[in-house]
Amino acid sequence: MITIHHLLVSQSERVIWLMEELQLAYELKSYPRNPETRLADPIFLQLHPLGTAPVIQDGAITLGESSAIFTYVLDLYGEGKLRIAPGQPNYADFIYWFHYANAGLMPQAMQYLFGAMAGDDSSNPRAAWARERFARHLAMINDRLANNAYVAGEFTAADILLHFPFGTMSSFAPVDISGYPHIRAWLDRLSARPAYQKAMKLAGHTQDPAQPSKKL
Ligand SMILES: N[C@@H](CCC(=O)N[C@@H](CS)C(=O)NCC(=O)O)C(=O)O
Repeated sequence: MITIHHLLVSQSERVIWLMEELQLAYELKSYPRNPETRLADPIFLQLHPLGTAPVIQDGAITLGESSAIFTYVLDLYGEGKLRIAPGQPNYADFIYWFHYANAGLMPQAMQYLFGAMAGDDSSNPRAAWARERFARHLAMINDRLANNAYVAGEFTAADILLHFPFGTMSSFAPVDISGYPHIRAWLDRLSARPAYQKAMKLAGHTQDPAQPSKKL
């Protein structure tokens, strides 16, 4: 059985959500962040050289990196669910959005977040650059969702991977999506999913992190 090592208030909640959507059995081990630095519990350095979450264990396998974990779970246990197979019409969309979530959006969201957390103001050209680039990403996602309920057409693991910057990550630096109504509607669709609601509770949230009233 898979063990999920979950860091509270972190993207490892996505792995819990994935397992709940697939209705797979798993063991959940949750650890707090350091209250001052907000860095990961030292247990993660024993699990993985980078000391970050998520990490899963499955028998003799120990695996980090969210999208690698997703691929592992979908390949070995997913039975074809939450993905679009080669040859299907939206296959290219699925692999694009699946990989874009962590390889494209997350680095840009982190640039935005670090700038905002450092208190960058609009006179700082690097902060302005980070905001503008991030806005391009938000516009692309919003445009995609204007005519698609989910980024790959139907609900897939790509939606789960893509969600984090709009939910829990915005507790570190708010992401204003008021100008992106299709992202808002997509978040509301995801919030309505029972597996999401259960996963967020298990992940330690007392409120939905993707709803405007959240207080983390
Ligand atoms: N690309 C990695 C990022 C891992 C990562 O940075 N995780 C954060 C949680 S959101 C973390 O562990 N932060 C605490 C720390 O760096 O000490 C993944 O997707 O798994």
